Amino acid sequence: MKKSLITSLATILVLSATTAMAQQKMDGMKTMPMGKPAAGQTVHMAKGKVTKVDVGANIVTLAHEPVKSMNWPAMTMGFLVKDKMLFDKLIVGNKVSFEFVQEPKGYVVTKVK
Ligand SMILES: [Cu+2]
Repeated sequence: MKKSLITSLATILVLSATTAMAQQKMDGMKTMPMGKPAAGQTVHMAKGKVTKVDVGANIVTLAHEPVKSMNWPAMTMGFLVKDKMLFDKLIVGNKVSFEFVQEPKGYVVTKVK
């Protein structure tokens, strides 16, 4: 009786360890550097409303509030979206808080909340 209980406990421990490892793998995937700011890049934060989405062209148009770090007034403009996962949150009509970086090709959205 006691022995089988210990065996079950050991099985549970092994199972939870495996689950934890699988979880770590998942977390690692989330932090893959895909459309994320590179080291040393200035990240700008802004709020805005999604007015247009072009998934094929990787562009989202945002009517954003003033961005102090860029010295920008409120305006509507297009941003590049390299990480397609971000389109899950970039839905026309949605009000979002987002982060972006300046790149040679344009402004790239790196995070959407
Ligand atoms: Cu702008």
